[in-house]
Amino acid sequence: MKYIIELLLVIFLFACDNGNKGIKPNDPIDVTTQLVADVYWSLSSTPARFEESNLLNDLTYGFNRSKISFYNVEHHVFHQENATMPAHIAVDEEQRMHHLSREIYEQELYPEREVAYGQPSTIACLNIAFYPSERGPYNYDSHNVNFNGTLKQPEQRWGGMMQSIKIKENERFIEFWMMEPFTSNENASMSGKMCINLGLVSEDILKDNLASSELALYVEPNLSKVLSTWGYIVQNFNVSQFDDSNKRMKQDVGFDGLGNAEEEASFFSDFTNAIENKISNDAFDKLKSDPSSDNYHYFLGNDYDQKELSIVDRYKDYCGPDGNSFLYTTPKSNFPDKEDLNDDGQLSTEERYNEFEININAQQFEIDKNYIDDIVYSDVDDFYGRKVKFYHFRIPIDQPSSNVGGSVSKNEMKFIRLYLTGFNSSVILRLVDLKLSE
Ligand SMILES: [Ca+2]
Ligand SMILES: [Ca+2]
Ligand SMILES: [Ca+2]
Ligand SMILES: [Ca+2]
Repeated sequence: MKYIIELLLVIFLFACDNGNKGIKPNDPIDVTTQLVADVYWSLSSTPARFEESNLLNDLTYGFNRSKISFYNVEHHVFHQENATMPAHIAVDEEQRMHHLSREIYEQELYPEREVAYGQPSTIACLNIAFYPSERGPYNYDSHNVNFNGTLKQPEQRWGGMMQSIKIKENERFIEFWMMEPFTSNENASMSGKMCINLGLVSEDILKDNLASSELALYVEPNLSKVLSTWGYIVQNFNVSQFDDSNKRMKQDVGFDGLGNAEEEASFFSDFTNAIENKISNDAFDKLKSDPSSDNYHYFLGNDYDQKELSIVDRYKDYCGPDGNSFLYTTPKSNFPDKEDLNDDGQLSTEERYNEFEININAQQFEIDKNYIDDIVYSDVDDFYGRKVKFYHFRIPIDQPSSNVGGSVSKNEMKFIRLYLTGFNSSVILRLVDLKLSE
């Protein structure tokens, strides 16, 4: 029976991993699925570790945001023969076999499991790519920038994601496998942290005590737009789905309530003026076309083909909330972005949670350190015959490395936030079988 349930789950995860983005983010699906599927995660609020998290109605609140992307690789497109596979990837075996974007097989992690129907089954993987030197969404820092437009002091920056969860009474651990992130020479000395927050986490992604909702924009003309530090907001929790396609074009603009033209022309002109003479023309042109740095790009596109972008790089702008539901392009999701992750009609702003800190450096990746309790050696080669290890993490939810705001009961564990910080170069983490467990 257990095997059948697992098999069904694998089939479901496989569907999730391959383009079924029509699931409503609050359907009562087992949380095991939710934690692995990219559509359930949202850009996060600023964690308490960063001083600016206390600032209300202040753009400084976002000054340390770097670019982060969380995604399931669409293996139907990149790893199976099909018409949509970009031509340069079809002829690039090295790229298709790359550990950072290849398929992961169940037997790599669970060798004791039988291969069903003679076909090795793949297992869904949540990939988290963090680029600490690149400006993240809603970061209007015009001071600490390099001439090429990148951010100074990358190790002080952060990137985060969050979602609402429903923890069960008998669940006591967060568990997952992580592919070793130290595979190439250039990142052998990598160091940084991945932190998990479990408890009450603020839904106020752009902190102003107002709930931004893409849907509320332009739905009811009688509701007036509120001007916030961050853009425009129409507070109305009663609308749930995009309807009219013409309205959608104006609604699907991100948490700032502003399309690119408004971001540039009026709202953030102080920011663009302040930064214009500090960065190169190329960097400025790019920033001016999207001052909030919140634009979405699907993982396919002629522009990406021309640049022959790697699979990983094709997901770089996949988590931008501005334009991720357009009808006339290829959307990530049909569901609007809003600062109400659990759909309870309230903006939760309390920050009270357990924090679990994992050190991402080679010296700390050993059994009995860092919540690691198992290591497996995979047989799967990349193009050069190199193999990788997978580390199993088992984190007791009542044994945090630190606590913020006071103790949290299990029924207050309504949100999970995951963020990366302390890195001076980019990192890609591959998490498999991420779940809450007994
Ligand atoms: Ca807000
Ligand atoms: Ca926007
Ligand atoms: Ca934008
Ligand atoms: Ca959107």
